[in-house]
Amino acid sequence: MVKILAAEFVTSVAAGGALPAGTRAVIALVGRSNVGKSTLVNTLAHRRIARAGAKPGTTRLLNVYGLRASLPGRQTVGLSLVDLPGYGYARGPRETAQDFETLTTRFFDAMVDSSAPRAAGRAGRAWLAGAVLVVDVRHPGLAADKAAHDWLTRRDCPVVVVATKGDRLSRTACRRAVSAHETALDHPVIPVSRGADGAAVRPLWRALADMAGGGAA
Ligand SMILES: Nc1nc2c(ncn2[C@@H]2O[C@H](COP(=O)(O)OP(=O)(O)O)[C@@H](O)[C@H]2O)c(=O)[nH]1
Ligand SMILES: [Mg+2]
Repeated sequence: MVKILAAEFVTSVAAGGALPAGTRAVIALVGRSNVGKSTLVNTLAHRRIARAGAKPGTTRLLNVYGLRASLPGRQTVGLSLVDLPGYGYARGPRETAQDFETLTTRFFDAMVDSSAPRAAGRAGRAWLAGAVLVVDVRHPGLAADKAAHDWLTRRDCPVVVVATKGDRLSRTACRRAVSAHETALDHPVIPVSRGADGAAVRPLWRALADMAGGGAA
């Protein structure tokens, strides 16, 4: 079982702003507004630390969450999830791609410098471990999601793709939709729905631990 040792909202920062001291492995949460990013934070935390269902498109602040968990057969993993403003709220694909770029580029430019990220981590500074691209399982192949995936991949950012809202589909339809996403993005997709229990979030926690460097114990 995944055991959550600590889970808290840390702070909100502006897109180019400094992350709080003590931030180490950072994993960015990206995805369309309303796709379920805040909900996913709560599902991973096994409790409500993020405000879900907030009116989209009203804030340009990044919310930072700190989580520590113990996974079977691994060292304790500690990471910061940074919830980026969602892209693509009620607009066409061209604007959504641009939106994504301005908001996200500022964050990534502030995070990534020429030094090796892991060396930054060892020196006690924040480093970008990767990104979780959050997609709605019911909508495979959206141009905005594809653009976001391409953008992250082009920047050599390790990506985990998570499909939310599988509980809105039958089991079979969900499985089919997950493979449609995998085909569209040419990337594995982990389904995690709101309120998923310990066993259902374990694959995602493992993937996050791999990113953050929490290797075998
Ligand atoms: N049924 C269902 N609803 C979800 C799921 N994830 C998110 N939602 C709902 O979708 C809405 C937007 O979620 P939120 O986490 O605020 O999205 P965000 O804008 O990406 O942070 C809220 O009403 C959530 O309750 C899910 O897995 N299943
Ligand atoms: Mg949110």
